[in-house]
Amino acid sequence: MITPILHHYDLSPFCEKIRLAMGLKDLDWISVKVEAVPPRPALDALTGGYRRLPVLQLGADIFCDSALVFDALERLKPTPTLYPQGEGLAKGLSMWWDRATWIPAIGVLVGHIGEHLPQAFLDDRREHYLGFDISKPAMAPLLPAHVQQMATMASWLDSMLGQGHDFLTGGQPSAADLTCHHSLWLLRANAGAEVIDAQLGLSPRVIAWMGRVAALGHGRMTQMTPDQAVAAARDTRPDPALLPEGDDPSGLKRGTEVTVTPDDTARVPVRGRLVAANSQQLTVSVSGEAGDLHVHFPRAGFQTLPVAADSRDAA
Ligand SMILES: N[C@@H](CCC(=O)N[C@@H](CS)C(=O)NCC(=O)O)C(=O)O
Repeated sequence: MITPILHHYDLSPFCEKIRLAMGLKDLDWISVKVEAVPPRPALDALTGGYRRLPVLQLGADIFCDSALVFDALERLKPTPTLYPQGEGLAKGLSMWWDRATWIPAIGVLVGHIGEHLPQAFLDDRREHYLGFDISKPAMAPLLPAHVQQMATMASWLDSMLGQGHDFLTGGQPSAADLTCHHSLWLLRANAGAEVIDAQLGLSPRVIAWMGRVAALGHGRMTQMTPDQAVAAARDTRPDPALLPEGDDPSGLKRGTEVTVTPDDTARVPVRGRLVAANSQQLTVSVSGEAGDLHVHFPRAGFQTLPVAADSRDAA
């Protein structure tokens, strides 16, 4: 089995869910630590410019977005599965949690440790994620609203756990557990578990579940530098067996020059030639310093447009 390479940084909740997936699947993996704020030239060479983390590398195949990284790990090592109740429930819950809790979690975090966060980090996240500088005094009245949102959504986790199982969707951990754990993990790790548990009113059931998810661990990792990861991609070729089967539901033809852009945050387009697509996954070819690569994206949460039709490109 090829050893997966994970590009990630410590503070990132989206990366933490993938580190936990390595633990759930008991995998050996290679860790490439990246800066929390760009520039990251080696990562850009691998992704064609997609800037968010996590990114998983299997040789010259690059998987963007934690949802697709889950799928790539599932294909690499099917058991234990990330989808014990099927993909729909785990993916739907994950997308809800990622999108609904991201801003309130950052809000609560900044309320606790904002003065310790570097200005470069706050400036970058204002521009690419939040649209406002959450550390500015003018935003202070919003902080209670962020606590309110997090508390509400955490109480829904309690309700799921109240069905009598150890995990959100049943007796086995799923991708949904690893995802819904992440914002609470971020807050508890940085502001202190007792402080966050009290502020958000986390129930004993949710706290015990957090412990069960954390106990999955992170698998076994060794380190590699970003430049070594680029060299590893250059030394090999993309694996055709990793391409999605079927057709693009919107009728995009293979060979079309397209842009692929996140529809929520950090909307930096990746430009490449469409190699394959179906309703779940899309692959573009990108060539450059790291050789000829296949860069893979999930369909949910990304917009793919022919270059000629992408008005952002012409602007
Ligand atoms: N939908 C994406 C979201 C990832 C995301 O927002 N990552 C952020 C925060 S952890 C990030 O990489 N920020 C760094 C950057 O944009 O440079 C996923 O699930 O992977």
